[in-house]
Amino acid sequence: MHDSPFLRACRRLPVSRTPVWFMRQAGRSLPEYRRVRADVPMLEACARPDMIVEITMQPVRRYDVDAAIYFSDIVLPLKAIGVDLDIRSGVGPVVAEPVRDADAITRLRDLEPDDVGYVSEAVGQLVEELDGRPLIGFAGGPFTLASYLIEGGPSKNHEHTKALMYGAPKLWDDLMRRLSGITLEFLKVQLAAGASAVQLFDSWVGALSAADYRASVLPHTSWIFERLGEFDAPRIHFGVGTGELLGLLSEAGADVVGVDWRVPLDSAAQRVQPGTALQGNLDPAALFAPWEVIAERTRDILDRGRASDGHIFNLGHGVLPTTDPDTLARLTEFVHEETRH
Ligand code: 1CP
Repeated sequence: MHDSPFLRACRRLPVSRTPVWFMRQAGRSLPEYRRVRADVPMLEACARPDMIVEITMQPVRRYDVDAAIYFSDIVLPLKAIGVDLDIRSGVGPVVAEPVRDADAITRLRDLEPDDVGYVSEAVGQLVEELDGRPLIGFAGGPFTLASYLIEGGPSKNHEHTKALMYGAPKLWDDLMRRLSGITLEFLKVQLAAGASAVQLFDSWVGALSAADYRASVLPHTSWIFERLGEFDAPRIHFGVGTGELLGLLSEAGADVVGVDWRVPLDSAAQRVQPGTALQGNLDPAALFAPWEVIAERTRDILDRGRASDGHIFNLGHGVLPTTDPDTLARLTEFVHEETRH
């Protein structure tokens, strides 16, 4: 396992080929996913080990990816502590009563491992079935979770979230501490059950200026990453539109920083702390262009990735639902062939 190209690249060791996986590699782009999910609501699927194992394995059967990612959603731990929320098809997470005052924040209790026993069970089964291929555990970062809770659902401008953060810093701090505790516990459950690495998705944190990120989010993310240090597992950190924040994302304690498609990897390498590996960063929409374009852009990313200390090939954000799975299969082969030595 420690010899896997994915874990070696995370640790900035030489690799036999550049490792590849895709954010959202499981899910709506796969017909076999749509089939198994047809009669099962999303959050029910995330609480059933049989569904979790099947859906996590689906992309591994199709593509020669170098890692699997645990099938769940970032809002699952919030559901597990009793927040009334649902994941609506075509929309995303929707929270029945948005969290906007001290009372609502106080009601967010800690996550206990027993709340998510099915996670330990599913991770254990997956580690066995993956037979040496690493499993990535994940959780949502505190800003992104706060945004869903405060806005009540997906948001373009995060206005209620920022109003709380800018206008009620003590409440914000309390909320971030609670969410960081929940996130840490959720990641620890996955690592304790055998996950080899974790990715913290603070997907929407690119909505913040560097100064606001440093003051209001970074201390909490650092707290999470520091406490994960007891596990010998690489910590990946990713957010969308974070070009201006890449240095701070690595300063928070990530071993690997995920880069979206807006910043070339050689520029990203100069923005992160020395000794940070990079993950990314083909535009997911580029997969709809002719193959020659995909190949050319991929070669460029692999070239620029050589400027970093360890490169894991990925998209710059999740696989789009209408992506042709055969394109991802071909892309995986292509990256492996181009980088094999
Ligand atoms: O009905 C369905 O099929 C639901 C669609 C779906 C799926 C398949 C959602 C709703 N979540 C997921 C699974 C999921 N979510 C995975 C596992 C799949 C894989 O990677 O192989 C992961 C890693 C996530 C993480 C997640 N959920 C993030 C972070 C990653 C990212 O894309 O930035 C975020 C922001 C969410 C919230 C969420 N859940 C679902 C949707 C549609 C959204 C985004 C809503 C929005 O735009 O705000």
